[in-house]
Amino acid sequence: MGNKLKIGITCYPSVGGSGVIATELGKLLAERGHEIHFITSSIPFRLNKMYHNIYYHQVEVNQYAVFQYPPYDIALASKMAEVVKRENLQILHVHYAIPHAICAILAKQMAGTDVKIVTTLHGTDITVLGYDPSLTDAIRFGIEKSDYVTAVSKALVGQTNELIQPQKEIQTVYNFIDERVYKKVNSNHLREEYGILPNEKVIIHVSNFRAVKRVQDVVKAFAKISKSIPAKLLLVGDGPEMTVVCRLVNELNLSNRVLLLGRQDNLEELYSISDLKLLLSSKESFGLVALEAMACGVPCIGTNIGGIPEVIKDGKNGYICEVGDIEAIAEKALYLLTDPVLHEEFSRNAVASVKEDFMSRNIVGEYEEIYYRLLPGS
Ligand code: GMT
Repeated sequence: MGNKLKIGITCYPSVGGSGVIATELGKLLAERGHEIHFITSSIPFRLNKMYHNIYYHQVEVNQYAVFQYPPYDIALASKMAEVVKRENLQILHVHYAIPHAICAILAKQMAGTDVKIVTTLHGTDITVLGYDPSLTDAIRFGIEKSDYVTAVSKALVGQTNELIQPQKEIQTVYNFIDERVYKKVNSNHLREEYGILPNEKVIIHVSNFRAVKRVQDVVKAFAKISKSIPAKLLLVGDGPEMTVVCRLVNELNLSNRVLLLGRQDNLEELYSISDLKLLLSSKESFGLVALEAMACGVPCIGTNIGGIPEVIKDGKNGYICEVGDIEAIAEKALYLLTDPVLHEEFSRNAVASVKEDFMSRNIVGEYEEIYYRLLPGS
């Protein structure tokens, strides 16, 4: 490959799939020798070790009495322009069209350099349109004025083209996981510590408990499953739906079988004691959490929406069911959990799928290729 590049990365650094991908990408690019500059409102949460070639530039948003709203977008654009100029950045890779692509376009004008803008769509921009169609033109502008645009699944490319109709080709670049972290580990001690009996199957759900994640469906499906086999449900994460989910757990008399673990790191340890993952969202452009589970050998049941069927292969490493079809979800779960040979096969296939289609080395290589294509001579 060519010369080492100077790359700026902007994302929402808080917990969430897009922040995870942007941070992991920065770390892996740094390991390949590139100089990475995170330009974000707080330090990315997965940036948990020192890298000599990763820099962090904090966007400070001041709240002046004269402004009704704090000017985050302008502050971000100014910081981007400052870093682009001072550090001679060649690439600004932003995650989300709004506001980050728009900020990058403004920053490029302010800096007066030919920094190339790469925008990755994660789906939330498109979802937002369901609430606020007045943003369509802004999203289209962000996409069209970027030098290169990627989306995390074919489904998201299709959805963006349909809803936004940009005059710009969007390339699918799948998400990835760090396979050094996400793999089966020995964490069997957790079973005993959580009070999971040797004959119990473990079902896991991980999300930010937003309404689109339909965590209540997870609980309802588990209620049916646990009527037929001994099982425990691990609910990992926290968010707006937590109160109603807790209420449902109590109403269904499941409190001794559902473990509410809240937000957790080191998820590979929880996946390694799990037999099945449920991802029953009504919107999901990719479903990074399914990929993380699969890498640890956990088959998944997901819903037939967005990018989920591109990650979970029906009848191979898991099952795909319609949103809200609790009956079918429970039936497929029982089918898989009561057939050890099939379960073992799905578990092997899950690990193999991750290696085939979502290896970090290949995906980071795809992003690198895009950067070099935009910078001929580098
Ligand atoms: O799903 C969320 O609530 C978080 C959201 C985000 O912007 O971080 O996740 C989106 O990006 C992830 C990484 O590409 C995808 O795995 C998720 O499927 C996607 N979420 C939605 O499309 C709802």
